[in-house]
Amino acid sequence: MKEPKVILGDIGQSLIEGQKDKVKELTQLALAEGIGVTEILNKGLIGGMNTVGERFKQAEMFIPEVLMAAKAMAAGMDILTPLLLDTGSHTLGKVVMGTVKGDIHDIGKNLVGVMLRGAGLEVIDIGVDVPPQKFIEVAVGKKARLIGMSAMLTVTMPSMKDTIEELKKAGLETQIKTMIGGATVTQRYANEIGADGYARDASSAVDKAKELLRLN
Ligand code: B1M
Repeated sequence: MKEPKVILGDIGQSLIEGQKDKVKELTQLALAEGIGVTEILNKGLIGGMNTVGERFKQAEMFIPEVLMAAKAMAAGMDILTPLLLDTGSHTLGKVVMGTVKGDIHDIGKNLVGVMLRGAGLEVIDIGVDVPPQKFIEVAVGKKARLIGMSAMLTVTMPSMKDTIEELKKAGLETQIKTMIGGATVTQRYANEIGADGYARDASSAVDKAKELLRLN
C-alpha cells in the first residue's frame, strides 16, 4: 500500500506527463485508499496543473503537452465530479457561467461550476469564448441573478469590464450580480471594473456566490 502523499504526487506527475489513463487509475486508487476528494483535487490534480503552468511559462513545456495535461486533468475530474455534486435539487439560485470572449480555458470554470452545483445552485454553463451580450441574454432569458465570468488571459480580462458595462447600460446591474475569477484576475481588478464579487478559487467562489445571492 502506497502512502497518500506518494499517491497524490503520482497523480500530479502523471498529469504533468499527460497520461490520462494513469491519472484516472490513480484517482480511483486514491479514493479507494480513503483520501478525501478535496485533497485529491487540490494536492493531486491542481498541484500537477500548477507545475504545468510554471513549466509552460518557462518554455519547458509547449501547447501540445499542456493540452495532454488538460485532458489528463479532465479524466481525473470525471471521477471526482459526481462526488463533488449534491444530488439534491438545485433551487437556491441560478448562475450563468462562462469563459469570456477570446478565451478558451475552461478547466477552472468547469470546476467552479461543479462546486456551485454541489452547493445547491443551478449553473447554466454557456461555455467558452462568450461575448458580453451572450452573458446578459442568457441571464435575462433564464432569470439568473448572477453572472460568473472566468478569464485566464490578461488580454481577455477587459471583456469582463465590457460585460459589466453592457449590464449597466441595460439597467440590470442591481438585478443581476457579477462575479469574476481566473488565474490573472485579482480583487483589485474586480474593484476597478465594478464587479460585485471576485473569488480566488472554486471554494471561495461558492462563498462569494452565496453572499451575492444573499444565501448565507
Ligand atoms: Co493557457 N495560459 N494559453 N492553455 N494555460 C495560462 C492561463 C498561462 C497563465 C500560462 C503561463 O504563461 N504560465 C498563460 C496566460 C498568461 C497571461 O495572459 N497572463 C496562458 C497562455 C499565454 C495561453 C495561450 C495564449 C498560449 C498560446 O497560444 N501561445 C493560449 C490561449 C488560448 C485562448 O484561450 N485563446 C493558451 C492555451 C491553453 C491550452 C488550450 C493549451 C490549455 C487550456 C485547456 C482547457 O482549459 N481546456 C491551457 C492551460 C491548461 C493553461 C494552464 C497551464 C493551466 C490552466 C488551468 O486549467 N489551471 C495556465 C497556467 C496557470 O494557470 N498557471 C495557462 C487549473 C485550474 C483548476 O485553475 O483555471 O486558475 P484555474 O481556475 C481556478 C481559479 O483561477 C478560479 O477557480 C479555479 C479553481 O480553483 N477561477 C474562478 C477560475 N475561474 C473562476 C471564475 C470565478 C471564480 C473563480 O467566478 C466566476
